[in-house]
Amino acid sequence: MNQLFLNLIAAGLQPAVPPFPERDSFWMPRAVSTSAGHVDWLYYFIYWTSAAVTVAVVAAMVYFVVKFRAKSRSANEQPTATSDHNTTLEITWSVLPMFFMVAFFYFGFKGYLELRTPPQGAQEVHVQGQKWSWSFTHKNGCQDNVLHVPVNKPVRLIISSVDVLHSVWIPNFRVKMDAVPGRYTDLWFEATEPGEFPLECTEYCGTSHSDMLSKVVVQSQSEYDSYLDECTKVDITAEGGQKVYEKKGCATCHTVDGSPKVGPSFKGLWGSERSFASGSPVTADENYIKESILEPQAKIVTGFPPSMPTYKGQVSDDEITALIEYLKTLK
Ligand code: HEC
Ligand SMILES: [Cu+2]
Repeated sequence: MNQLFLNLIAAGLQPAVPPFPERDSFWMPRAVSTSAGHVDWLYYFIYWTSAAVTVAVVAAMVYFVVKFRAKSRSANEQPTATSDHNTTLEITWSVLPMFFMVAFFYFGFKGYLELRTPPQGAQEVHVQGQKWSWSFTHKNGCQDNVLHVPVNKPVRLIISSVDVLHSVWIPNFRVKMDAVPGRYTDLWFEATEPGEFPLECTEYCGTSHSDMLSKVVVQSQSEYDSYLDECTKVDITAEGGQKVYEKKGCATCHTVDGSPKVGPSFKGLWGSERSFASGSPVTADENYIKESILEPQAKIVTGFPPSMPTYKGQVSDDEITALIEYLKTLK
């Protein structure tokens, strides 16, 4: 028993055990961060302990049910037991589980501290949740709805929300943190291999919660650096506008193929006459589109809810001009 316990402690103290499942397992996707190994190890430790205890308890129960069943109704009504207390037994079943409880706490708390303590000098990225998309802002001002990070570097996400509770979850990294309106929260990870991994909202936040999907793109440092350079440039062309449309998450609520989603489709919008819940109709021109992006509540298109968030301070004038050029091409 003692030796087993010491082995468990030794295993827990090792730095980053080899990421546990190297492939997607029945329970969890492949582990791709430095702390994922510890999380999985603890998970399986608790899981197998619980499984063993369940089997033992059920087996004992079945055995006693059979062994001590009443032979007849009259026998059942005549209590025959003489013993009602067994000190050895009681101490055994209190002390033995205590070792396991202490181990759960020890490894759990150790893992918790590790997950809550970003290493010094971690690269910081701001994350903003908004119904129903994510936006990631890097040091140089680059803003995107997909998270790019360098491989083998600690990254700290500083998380906030514009509207309601959201939650950042990156299953492959085994990290998760709520995005709370009005305050900052954070989490950190260090990705161990390049690739693309899902990032999703895991706090129910309204109609399109399940569309609040993004991904983490883990790249080499040089690829990441050139991504940062590219990312801040905006071409004032239809192609540039299409990129803005994708990056700023407009596609969560709008389409370009004519089918309505949360908001109207952009197909055929340019130059058409728009009618509103109140006020007189206008033709969709540059000013109307700019106003729709910066002050979406000013005119509410007939048949749609007033649920578009403002993009004031989040899209630049160049980006709006590029978007307008893009909308012009969607006949
Ligand atoms: C959360 C969902 C949502 C997001 C995200 C969103 N919109 Fe909207 N948008 C709407 C809704 C709903 C309407 C219709 C109601 C209204 O007029 O405000 C609308 C209306 C518009 C209109 C007027 C459309 C028309 O048919 O007259 C424009 C232009 C527009 N959005 C542009 C954008 C752009 C550009 C983005 C990305 C930067 C964006 N929207 C992001 C929900 C959204
Ligand atoms: Cu959400």
